[in-house]
Amino acid sequence: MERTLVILKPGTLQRGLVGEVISRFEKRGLKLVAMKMKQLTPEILDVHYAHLKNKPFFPWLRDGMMAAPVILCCWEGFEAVRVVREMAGATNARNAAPGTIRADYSLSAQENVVHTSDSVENAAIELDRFFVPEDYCEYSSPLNQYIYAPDEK
Ligand code: IDP
Ligand code: MG
Repeated sequence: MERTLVILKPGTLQRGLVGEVISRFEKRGLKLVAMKMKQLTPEILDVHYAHLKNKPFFPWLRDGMMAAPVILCCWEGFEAVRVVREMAGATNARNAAPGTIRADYSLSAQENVVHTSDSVENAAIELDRFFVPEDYCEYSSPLNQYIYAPDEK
């Protein structure tokens, strides 16, 4: 099983879309194993978006991510990193494929509803950035037999 980080961005909270977006991952069959609400800081965003630090839009991105609290979620499933990233769609929501979360709820390259980890390696790094081991909940998923076949992994 893979685990991946999803951040529901400040606009998602302010626009009242938290439930709808979480519902999409639930309905797909992904398992929610950790979740919390947090006001992000410049320090954590400098690290989280280090790959964009030299971009002209970086100050706006950082301000946008601090405009209100975010919802941090860890979703678990087979190939969860790729599955969740594909559900989010292209970074620029105006280029996102219809049916993806970004296409269905946004129109911006910056204000694009969700962050999703882009690789298994980065998912592990990002989850460690926002969660401690005690944040993860262990519980059984009685419907798993209806979500996966016995030989799937
Ligand atoms: P991703 O969120 O699809 O992984 P990244 O390239 O990692 O895309 O960029 C992180 C975030 O930075 C995006 O989700 C978006 O909010 C913002 N961003 C990326 N490119 C642009 C841009 O060209 N203009 C404005 N904001 C951008
Ligand atoms: Mg990214």
